[in-house]
Amino acid sequence: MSRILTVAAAQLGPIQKAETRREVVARMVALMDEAKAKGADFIVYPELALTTFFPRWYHEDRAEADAWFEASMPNPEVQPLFDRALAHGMGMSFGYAELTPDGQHFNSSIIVDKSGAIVGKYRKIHLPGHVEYDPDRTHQHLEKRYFEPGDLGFPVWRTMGGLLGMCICNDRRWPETYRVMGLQGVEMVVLGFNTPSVNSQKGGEGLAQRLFHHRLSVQAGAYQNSCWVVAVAKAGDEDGHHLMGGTLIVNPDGEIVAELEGEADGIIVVPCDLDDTRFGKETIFDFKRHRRIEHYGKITAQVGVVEPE
Ligand code: CDT
Repeated sequence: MSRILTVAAAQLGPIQKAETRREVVARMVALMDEAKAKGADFIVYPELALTTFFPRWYHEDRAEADAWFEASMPNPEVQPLFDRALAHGMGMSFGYAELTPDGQHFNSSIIVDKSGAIVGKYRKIHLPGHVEYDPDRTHQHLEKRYFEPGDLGFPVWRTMGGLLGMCICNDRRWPETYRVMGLQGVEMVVLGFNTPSVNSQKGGEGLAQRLFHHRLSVQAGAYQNSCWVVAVAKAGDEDGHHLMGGTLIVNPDGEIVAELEGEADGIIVVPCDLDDTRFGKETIFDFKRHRRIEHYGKITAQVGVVEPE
């Protein structure tokens, strides 16, 4: 048996502060055309794909940051992407800053199916960074200032012939993210990321170690839940701030099957057999037979560490 979903992981190179959404959407459409030519059914773009990674910029007045948010989806600036996806008969997923009608702010992503319908929405749960300007950091990471933690959990949707879920950037480092979706049978997790190539609080931690932690996290998540993981970067130098690449696709054995070189706009396309998830789900990670939830209570009963007496 095989159930192939041919996926394009579509990395975006840097987006400068001055770039418009229209310019970015034109780049995304070009990647979509390339993906279609290579046989993709489904294209995945990064976190906050429509703008620069604005949480690095401090606005004392938070309302000023609303310019980076989308008050509706789709909207006229993004419509060309939806139109092209429908014309190609392709599904897609991308991240954007969401401003809800009642004024809530989320770091969100969506899955759009081949008919152009938004079938899934996810709002980032693990928000990294800080609320106030921090003079001790080499750069700011103000996600906690501009976004609320997501309120939709980690859903999994039946779409495009499989069971698909989403998470966003920092979520990929947390085993709970994958396990909650794993418990819904997820076959493919798609995620976008904007990861600075240096640690703002640890000078010695550079690109190689950041890439190692990224691969370690997504490979573990894929293996331990026997699912595909598609992880897509926004990369390169945005107004003097460098984001790492590392766009890759991991199979349900936890192996990287494709990884994009470089930090520019580009794609990797992989035919992913969703039935490859079966073996792991029915053997070593058959949750129903092997999980011991009577010993996992602390995972939901407490947040921080409680050391023994
Ligand atoms: N966008 C995002 O979540 N980036 C974080 C950076 C962490 S450092 C504050 C990441 O986990 O890659």
